Amino acid sequence: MFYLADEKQIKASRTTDVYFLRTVQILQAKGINKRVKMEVFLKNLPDSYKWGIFAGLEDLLRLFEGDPVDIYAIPEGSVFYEGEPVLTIEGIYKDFAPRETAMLGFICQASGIATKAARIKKLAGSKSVVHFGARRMHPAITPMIERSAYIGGMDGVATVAGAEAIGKNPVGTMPHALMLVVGDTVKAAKMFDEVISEEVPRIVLIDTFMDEKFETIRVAEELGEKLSGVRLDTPSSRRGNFRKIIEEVRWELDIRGYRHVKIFVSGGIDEDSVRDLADVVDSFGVGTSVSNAKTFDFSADIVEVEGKPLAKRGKCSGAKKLWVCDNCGNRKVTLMKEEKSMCERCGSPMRPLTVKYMENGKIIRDLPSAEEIREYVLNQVKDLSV
Ligand code: PCP
Repeated sequence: MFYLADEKQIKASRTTDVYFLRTVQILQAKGINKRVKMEVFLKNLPDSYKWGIFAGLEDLLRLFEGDPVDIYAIPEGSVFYEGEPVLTIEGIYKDFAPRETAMLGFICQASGIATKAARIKKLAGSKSVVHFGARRMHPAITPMIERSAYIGGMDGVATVAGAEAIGKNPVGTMPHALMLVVGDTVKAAKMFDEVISEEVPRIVLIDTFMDEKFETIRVAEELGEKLSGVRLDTPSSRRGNFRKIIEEVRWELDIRGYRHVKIFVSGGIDEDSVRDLADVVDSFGVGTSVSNAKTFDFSADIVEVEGKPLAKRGKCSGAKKLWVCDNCGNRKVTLMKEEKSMCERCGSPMRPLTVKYMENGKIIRDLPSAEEIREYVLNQVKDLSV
């Protein structure tokens, strides 16, 4: 019905670039069954990013489930830097060649989104950030986008399917459509309060018809204690000085005793606006800047053929492993075969971040929940700068 590839078609390599299928055809015809190691790494992070968040590993592993391959990777949610190996696949090349397109697609987009989300969350600090970007992207990938946004550090997601993917409840306020169809902000707020379950916070959209300050006062006087927050999605043509509008709303709420009412802003929010407004708002709804985050151009290259180091020009040969020092934070790349490594900076034993995830098509590790990955991300990025 729609122009999309379903899970079966992806598993059957219908979304692969045809040159991989032709390569397999040639290797089969000529009886070439060479065992290779293929490595995934990112040469350049986008913009001025200094670090990235590796995401999409779970989907990637599901893609290879049942294939005669072994996979080594850094855990999903790991911080990585330019040039570090994040994943290695070992097997007979013709057995997994057609997987390359889909495999990269899973991690390139998810890592771009998770990294952007981590940057936004870092800039927001203790203020919450909710993902509103599903509407900008193809609906078939909503769960992937929202999971990536969440594991990168966002506090919540807005769609039902996205929330299901992370095992949480969806987060939402009110659309302008409700205000317009009801015809008045306060009337719509009252109807929301009457009809919608008590567990859902009453966050009222106050930019539809009139001035944000006066609409806020009207809504606060009507709902009182029950009002959790007001959302300002002020159109750009009316924004002028958005910070001043927010400060004014805060002031008017406070002097009337509505200090408990939170201020939620949305509409075109990106890193700069989060940086500028984090001290005057409580929550951000962030859409396009996260869901449309720059994709990462991970590449997959053969680095060993039949156990011998061999790689194309511009790429270092030999399968590699990434190590971290838990004592001083130092990082190092060695050949995969190294079993231990000492930190040159502080002398402590280093820990391999690269670990085996798949043996002959079977996932051999428990995969963490989205919540666990998010915690892992937040913990790693807390001392990093954006
Ligand atoms: C919000 C706002 C933004 C949407 C969400 C996503 O929509 O208008 O445009 O944010 P983004 O600008 O960061 O992509 P609502 O106000 O809920 O939408 P509507 O106007 O349809 O009610």
